[in-house]
Amino acid sequence: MTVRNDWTLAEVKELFALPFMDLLFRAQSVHRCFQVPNTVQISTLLSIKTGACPEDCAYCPQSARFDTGLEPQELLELKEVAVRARAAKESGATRFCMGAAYRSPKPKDLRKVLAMIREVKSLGMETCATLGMLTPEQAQELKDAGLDYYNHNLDTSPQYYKKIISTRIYQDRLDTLQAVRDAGMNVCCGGIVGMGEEAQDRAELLHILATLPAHPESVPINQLVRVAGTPLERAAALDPFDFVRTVAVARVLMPRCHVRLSAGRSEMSDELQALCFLAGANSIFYGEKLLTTGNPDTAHDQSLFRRLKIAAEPGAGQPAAGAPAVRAFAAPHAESNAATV
Ligand code: SAM
Ligand code: DTB
Ligand code: SF4
Repeated sequence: MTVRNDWTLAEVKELFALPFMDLLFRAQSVHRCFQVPNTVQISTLLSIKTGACPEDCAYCPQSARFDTGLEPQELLELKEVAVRARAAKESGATRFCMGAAYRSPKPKDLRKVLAMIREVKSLGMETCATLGMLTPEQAQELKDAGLDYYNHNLDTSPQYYKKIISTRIYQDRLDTLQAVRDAGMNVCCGGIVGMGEEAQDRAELLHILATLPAHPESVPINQLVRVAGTPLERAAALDPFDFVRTVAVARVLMPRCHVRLSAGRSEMSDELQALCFLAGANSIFYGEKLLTTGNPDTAHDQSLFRRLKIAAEPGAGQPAAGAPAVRAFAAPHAESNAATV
């Protein structure tokens, strides 16, 4: 098994067309060759600037164009971000992802975000940010401040993208991804399924990701959270097996990446999530909130991971010499919710 960047779209479609069990077997085989089985990378999200976004992404509760009842919030203070990051670390997260409802960051705001990144980094956590489009200079500033990952999703196929967002083009997204790469940061890039797209669109999205010169290190697969007031509020529910297939194909195409089971877990049964882990997902957003919408509570996630005997993966630079490579989730009667050694 090798890592390839020359997948053809026909090959990607063939993977999607495999019998479900064959696809899962293939994905789990790739997973065991390239990843540590039975472990999950834990990221916690914080919305550092909420709502009032000028963009018109049809799925997003934070666009100023849709009446979703969301209370906009200015950029948080550094102190508040530090408190939230410390709490995330204590509850077992190794990566802290800061999200802002920007089309692209303004210089004054970027300076404040750079300070947040330095602060989170000083806590010994991996840092991630998602702030919209970046210039190469902004990407370099973020890298210099200690940003490990930049999240910027392609969301769907180029064709379907035009039906979802009119305020920017696909190439804008690709340009930002290139700036992130050129600055030497890890790329976190994935998409959303369940927006009414065709199977062809999911295949095209994964094909584009898998034929980038270097695969993203992190690939979030989001299931659309249908938020009242957004144009996609009544999008038809996706067949859950098609969600699992998308995870599995991502795993086969990009063996070394972390595939993140991202938004939408609150609507998934434990059994469906277990199927996603079998299909090669090995990262989650952990904590009761995503950016503005709900996520499973941490006690439930800990219980799920204990039941599946899945352990938390250490962050970069961890564990210290002599410490175990993975951390089991706390026993039910442990005093805190923290993942324990
Ligand atoms: N404004 C920046 C941008 O769009 O790049 C960063 C924040 S934006 C909320 C980050 C990502 O969240 C989007 O690219 C999209 O993939 C995901 N997202 C937003 N709303 C979602 C929803 N309702 N369901 C699933 N994913 C969603
Ligand atoms: C990603 O792919 N999913 C996260 C994160 N990257 C920034 C965001 C999900 C947002 C879901 C809707 C909300 O909570 O506002
Ligand atoms: Fe704004 Fe990002 Fe939401 Fe689009 S996805 S409306 S850019 S916050």
